[in-house]
Amino acid sequence: MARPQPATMSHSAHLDSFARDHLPPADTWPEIDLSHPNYAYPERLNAAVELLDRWIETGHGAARCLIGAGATWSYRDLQARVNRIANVLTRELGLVPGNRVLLRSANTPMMAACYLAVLKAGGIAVGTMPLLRAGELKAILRKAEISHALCDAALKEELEAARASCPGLTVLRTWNAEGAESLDALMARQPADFDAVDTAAEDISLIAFTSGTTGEPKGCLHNHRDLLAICDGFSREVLRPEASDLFCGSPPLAFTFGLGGLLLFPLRVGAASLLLEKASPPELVKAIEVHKATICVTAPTAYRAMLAALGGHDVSSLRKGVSAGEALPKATSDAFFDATGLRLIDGIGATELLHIFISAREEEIRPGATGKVVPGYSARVLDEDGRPLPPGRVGRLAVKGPTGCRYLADARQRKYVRDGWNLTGDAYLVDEEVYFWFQARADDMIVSSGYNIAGPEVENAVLTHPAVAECAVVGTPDPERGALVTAFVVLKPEVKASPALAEAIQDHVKASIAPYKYPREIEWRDALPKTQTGKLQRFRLREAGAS
Ligand code: 3UK
Repeated sequence: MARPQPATMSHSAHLDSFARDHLPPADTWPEIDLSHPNYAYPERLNAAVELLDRWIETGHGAARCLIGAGATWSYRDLQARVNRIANVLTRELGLVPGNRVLLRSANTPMMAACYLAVLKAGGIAVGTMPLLRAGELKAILRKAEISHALCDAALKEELEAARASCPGLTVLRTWNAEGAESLDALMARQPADFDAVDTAAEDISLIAFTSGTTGEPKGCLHNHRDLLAICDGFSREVLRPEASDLFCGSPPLAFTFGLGGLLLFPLRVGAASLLLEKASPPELVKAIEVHKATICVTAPTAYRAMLAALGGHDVSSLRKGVSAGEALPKATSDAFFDATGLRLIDGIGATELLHIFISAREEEIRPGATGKVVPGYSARVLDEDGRPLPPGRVGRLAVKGPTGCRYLADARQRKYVRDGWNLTGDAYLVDEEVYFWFQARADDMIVSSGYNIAGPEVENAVLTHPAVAECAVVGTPDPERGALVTAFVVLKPEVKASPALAEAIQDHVKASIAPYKYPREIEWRDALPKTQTGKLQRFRLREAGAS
């Protein structure tokens, strides 16, 4: 199949060609497969027009769109904000199509409006997680050569500190701020209409930095078409939301899990989204009850914690829950089902592929499996030499489809993409019925006394013990076995740790999976280290276990 080439100068709307110039070499691209009818898009496409303006044109402008920060905006309200911001960017702040705009805020309607305004003005949005510090922001500012930044005033300090050594960032405006130069004041002086820049479908729309644990952050380039492809892939085919839905959840809009699940998916179907600045599991439970949210989007550990916070709260409005970021243990899926009657939709996504590419509709879910490929994607399990393995064998997951990995100027492109396939770094097996079963991150497989042990399988067994709230299983160095299967366990609040309990948990595991996999070491913890995207930081536990 021919690989589409990067948008050429002649049809790109970008006057600033930075993103195009820093796309990976064409021979290192993944194959982009648009053959499924859902992904037949025109050559010219501005995602903000399709997601927002379309609804006002078709008479849906008065419908509820975004709720958050004490306000409710209709589609028309959001469009007016987006247009004012786009006018500020292009008329007052000198934005040229193709310039990169850093966005920094908790999840709020204003953050969503800034994203869409950058897209509409032909800029490239670079969202940043609220918890990032100056050093991390500096790396992003430099790598993406960012010229403009829009920031919630509450979060400006770290950005200002980063800016001191990033002269390329010439324009920084804050909202929720006083003064004639605040974004609020600038918006008030601009009209509420704006003609969208006529971008090519393949013009870059955003750079998503991965939440990687080591090394320089990797910037994933995604175009306007990609933003729609995830809506017309996982969301339309698996999640199947309706205009009457109210989405809610925790992932930051700067994380593509949150951007898709809390902004793009609801807008694609004319639904509404509740954007919460604080979305801890108990806050999420309360928000679902108060706002009668119908779709929840969060990480598996958060669903488990929500169970503990359910007491007395009515979450019966919920009709769907999406779990991603890490494998959803069967134990958590079953416990959530028992408590709510909802079968959570697990799905594996990646920043490199923008969103979820393997998942299953509720009626097809096999708890414990991730699911089947999302229509339009293909996936296989490969051996060490890159040859496809038969069903039942554990190997490396390879995937391709309408979206794929294009790192911004990064030699690691050649590692993630081989022969047109994206290699996610996950160990998987596929069964006879073409369900994909997650085993571990390839570097999280534990090799103990010559056995390959997948930490998550042991975690799932530990999690079914009634005393356990959270658990992470890693291999810690051991002179005899190579690695020792070690479980870091957070107990439920009313339970006390004891050697007898450790032994009971070990026996419980031996009774539920092959005994050689049981955790020989159990360490009690009050909490487990997690990334801002809700992933367990197993490498930290390995380090802790090694010392
Ligand atoms: C792991 C999963 C098992 C897996 C993401 C949904 O997580 C997202 O993107 P990241 O770039 O990380 C990608 C890696 O995370 N993973 C994610 N989901 C699952 N492992 N089961 C799952 N359901 O190792 C993958 O390679 O942070 C998730 C949507 C958008 C995203 N960016």
